[in-house]
Amino acid sequence: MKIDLPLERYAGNPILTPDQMPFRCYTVFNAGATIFNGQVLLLLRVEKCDRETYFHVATSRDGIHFDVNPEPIQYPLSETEKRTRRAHRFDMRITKLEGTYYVCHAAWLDPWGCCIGMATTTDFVHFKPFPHLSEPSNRNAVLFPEKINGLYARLDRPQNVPNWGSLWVSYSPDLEFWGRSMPLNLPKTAWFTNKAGSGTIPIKTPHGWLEIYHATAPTCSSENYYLGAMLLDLNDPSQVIAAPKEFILAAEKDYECMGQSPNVVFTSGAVEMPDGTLNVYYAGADTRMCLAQTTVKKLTDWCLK
Ligand code: BMA
Repeated sequence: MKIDLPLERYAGNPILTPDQMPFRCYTVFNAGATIFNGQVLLLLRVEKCDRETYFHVATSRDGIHFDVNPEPIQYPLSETEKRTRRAHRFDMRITKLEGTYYVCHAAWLDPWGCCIGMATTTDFVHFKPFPHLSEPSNRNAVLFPEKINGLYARLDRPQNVPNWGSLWVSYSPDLEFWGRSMPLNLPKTAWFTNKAGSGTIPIKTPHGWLEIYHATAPTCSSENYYLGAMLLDLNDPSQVIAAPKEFILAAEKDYECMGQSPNVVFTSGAVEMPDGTLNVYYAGADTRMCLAQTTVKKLTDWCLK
């Protein structure tokens, strides 16, 4: 039976694999995505064979076929990170806000745990860190693309709780001091029994902020990751307007089930193409980059139905 899906995998998946990189590595995954200079730009998380993480830019005119820069980005340590024995950054999300590109990412600080880091860039070569990270333990930060009621806003996932937490919204007058934090009233589903975290940068629609997020549930052999869609109130994004009980993507294909972390689909970015297609970039099994497609209208209707 042909079923109309809210999100369809690109038939040529995966779109970027470790063996296609212009260097030796064993994973390429969890890329942030944006439009830069008229092209789709991915900020790839690459783990090389020293098992350190590097970030490489990939660009594409059609959003499907990418050229990968062989040189990693230049991103000096923040003042907070200079105090750690080892800083491990991962999962960049890119927001264009008031004409500036911001990245938010997880930063694991030995021995304190995971914090949120932020930086700005104008060229996607040089990144300027904000001096201070968040305090631990938090990750999966996405910055909204505009202020809400005069304040900057972000979704994040404080994780110092059993099952590692769920989405919160916080506000800031200056992108440095964050507060007025509220958990989202995201209902539990059978595929969200452990943790949930933000994925894409929220997209403004007449019906609310459209957000694609991940949630997890254990099976007998792994913690499976799922992608879901939800709409958040435009003025108070802690209010979930609609969050369907069905996921929009689960790990089913070999490229989602086999790899560094089996049975994981994870998104950190989506881009609306000139023809209206919403390209959702996601990683399969923490190992390779994949593409799934929909439109903002289709996904919004799916949430509201
Ligand atoms: C999360 C993050 C992601 C990763 C995911 C699945 O906690 O660490 O970077 O993709 O787990 O392993």
